[in-house]
Amino acid sequence: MADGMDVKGKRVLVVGLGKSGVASAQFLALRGARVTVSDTRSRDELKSQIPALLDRGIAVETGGHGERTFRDQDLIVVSPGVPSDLPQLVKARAQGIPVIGEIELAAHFLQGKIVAITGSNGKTTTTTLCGDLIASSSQRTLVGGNIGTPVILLVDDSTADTINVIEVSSFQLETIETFHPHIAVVLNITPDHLDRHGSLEAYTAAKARIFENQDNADYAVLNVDDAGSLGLESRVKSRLVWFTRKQPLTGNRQGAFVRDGQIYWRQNGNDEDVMPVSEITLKGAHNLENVLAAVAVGRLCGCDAVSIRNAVRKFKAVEHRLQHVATLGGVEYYNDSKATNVDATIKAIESFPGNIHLILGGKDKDSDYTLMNSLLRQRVKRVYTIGAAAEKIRAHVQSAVEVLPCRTLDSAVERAHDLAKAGDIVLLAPACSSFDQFENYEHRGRTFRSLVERLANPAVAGPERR
Ligand code: UMA
Repeated sequence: MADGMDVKGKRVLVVGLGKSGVASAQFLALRGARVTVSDTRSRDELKSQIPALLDRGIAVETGGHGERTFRDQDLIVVSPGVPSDLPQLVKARAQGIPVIGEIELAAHFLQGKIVAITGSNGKTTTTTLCGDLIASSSQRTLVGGNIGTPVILLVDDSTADTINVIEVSSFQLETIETFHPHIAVVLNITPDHLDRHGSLEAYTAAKARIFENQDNADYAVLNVDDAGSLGLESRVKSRLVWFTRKQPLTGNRQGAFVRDGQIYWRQNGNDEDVMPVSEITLKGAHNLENVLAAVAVGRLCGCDAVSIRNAVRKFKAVEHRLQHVATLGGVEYYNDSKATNVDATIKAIESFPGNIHLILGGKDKDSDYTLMNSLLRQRVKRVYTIGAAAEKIRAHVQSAVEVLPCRTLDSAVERAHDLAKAGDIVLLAPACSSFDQFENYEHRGRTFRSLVERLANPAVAGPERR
């Protein structure tokens, strides 16, 4: 698998100068490639990244992607956020220039086995938990990918016995060729990123590419309880492994399931007791599914049930994923800034019985917010809208719930604080991406946290600004 693609002396263009682009450009330059990078942002916006690139002899194009820059290259490496139908890329492909993503580049160099985890929601929690439980059984593991550390940065630390746990997004899967996970997990598929993929079918097809290079020595882990994940069965060539919180697995089906409040691992017709569901500290049914997927990955990686149980018991919510921030005057504040699509927000709402003050909004992704209406009616006291999608959200949900337009997160937190009573929940689960008002979802989540901390102690400084 790690064939160590020879890039010495090759002309390589890296498109996009975010985390993936910077890491790929540096990696390629260190291996003797003649690297150019191109980004639509201005030189001024990229001023912190540029000096280190120039120092390595990397040519930098800013303020747009010049057509000539894409000509005469031996290889083009694209960042996940760059649409793969960018006209310059389409032309380059037509000229026979290979166009790959950062994950594919890394796959040529990464040592050890790959566990790849995708899905519309729960990827980061499951990836982190898998890394924890493999490490707790004393095996070498590295964690990266869409979770925030480009895979190319794992290469130097990887060894033949490393288990690389990689979160992969549909964007990243669009530009793979040889990426070959030994274990591939699809947690769920619900509408997301339709602005980029165009349709649910195209989005699903991108996700299904996770299985593309697997064979019958590998494993595909699917969710019985999710129609999108289950629907991929026919595309799998490797060995199927299942997880479900709703029904016991029977017969020769292998996988993780729940029976009478207890998690079991089923293999060769035997059910092995792993742990009680009550020991999981994470909230919500969706997190039980994430744990079941991690149990399956752990057992397939040879972790024993005791290490799995210990790792799961210790595991706390990952930052910005239904994370408890504070209790103020009996009101609980939760940060689920990573709920960047409608389905994630539905799962967040479902995690609480009711009395929710819900902050929604940001950059729309062609989403249908009416899908939340029955749940909003049952469990949400009021919706506070922010950002560019505010007006669309109001139009979609106002028949179900009272909507308070707030424009900014500052004002939404302030209004929710004024209106919430002891026993209520203030929940940031915006159902949108953050890029209209924040750098990313982490920035949005940190801002929420600082705003809540300021409510607790008005003397502390306000949140960071972009
Ligand atoms: N850019 C261009 N041309 C374009 C589009 C973008 O030059 O047409 C430039 C931008 O100006 C910017 C750079 O590309 O300078 C950004 O590249 P990027 O968006 O690929 O961002 P990275 O910093 O490389 O982060 C990416 C992932 N981002 C996206 O997929 C949007 C990160 O996932 C990931 O953590 C990181 O690689 C490491 O693998 C974030 C994400 O939002 C968390 N993912 C989506 C999600 O989870 O829903 C898929």
